[in-house]
Amino acid sequence: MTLIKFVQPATVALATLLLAPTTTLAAVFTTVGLNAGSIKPIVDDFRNTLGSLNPNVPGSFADGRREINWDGVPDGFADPNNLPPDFFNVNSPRGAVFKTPGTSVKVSANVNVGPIEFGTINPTYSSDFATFSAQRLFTAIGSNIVEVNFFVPGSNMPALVDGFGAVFTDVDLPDTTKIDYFDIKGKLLASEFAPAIGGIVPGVPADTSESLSFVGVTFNSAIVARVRITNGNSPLGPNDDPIVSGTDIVVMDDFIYGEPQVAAAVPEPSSGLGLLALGGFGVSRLLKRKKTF
Ligand SMILES: [Ca+2]
Ligand SMILES: [Ca+2]
Repeated sequence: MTLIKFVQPATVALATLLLAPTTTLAAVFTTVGLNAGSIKPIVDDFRNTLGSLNPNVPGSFADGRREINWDGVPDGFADPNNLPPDFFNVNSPRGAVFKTPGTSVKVSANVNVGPIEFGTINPTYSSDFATFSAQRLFTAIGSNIVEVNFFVPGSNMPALVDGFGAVFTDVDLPDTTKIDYFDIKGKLLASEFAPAIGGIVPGVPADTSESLSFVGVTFNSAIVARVRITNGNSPLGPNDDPIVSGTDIVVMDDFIYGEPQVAAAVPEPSSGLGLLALGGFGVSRLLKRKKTF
């Protein structure tokens, strides 16, 4: 096996990848930019690697991917209201159920409904965050951690995916915002940090609002039962202030993941929120493990 690193022109690549020795990780995709167009090429590369977009219907397709962009959530399930944690397995079957050690999960309000981009929680947030897909964003409330457990869409059968990625907005600090990937027994498969733009890219200040970051990992087979997403280093509430107080507030936009496939007769996944993970950091990086045949 040969490890090959692909770096976009005019970007900086800093990466560490810590993996279990037996992982079947195939590729890591990360990028960061100041607008949606700047990260879209890597996001699309990740999408294409997973396969075509499947419709939001129950059951599993043989291949392809699912996506959640939050934008079609009705106002009644958006800020200031909470999102039912199983909305994307029941109301719109996509096989994703959320869990947080906080109090709830929430999507942001649309224009003319309420302050956008979680301005209900702190009025400064509307100018801190940006969307990859307009208009809604996603966050946990009362915690900066949210888990995604996968199911055969529309059912309570645990499922496995062969990749998961998420878009984040306003990642200011490196080594903070990350995705941990677990198999159905709760074993950590991979841990990857979302790149920060501030203070790393030359000429970009350390506190740069409305940036967009992406991190996604693909595997050689459907082995991921759960991901744990850590957003910045604080629940929503305080001002985003990465320089003075070190508070980095981060929320999420699009989730992109492989088609959930039914898990074989194996034990239920553990909640595993106490597991800690290690990882690396990077800016605009595409790291691939070359396959040998
Ligand atoms: Ca969106
Ligand atoms: Ca931030």
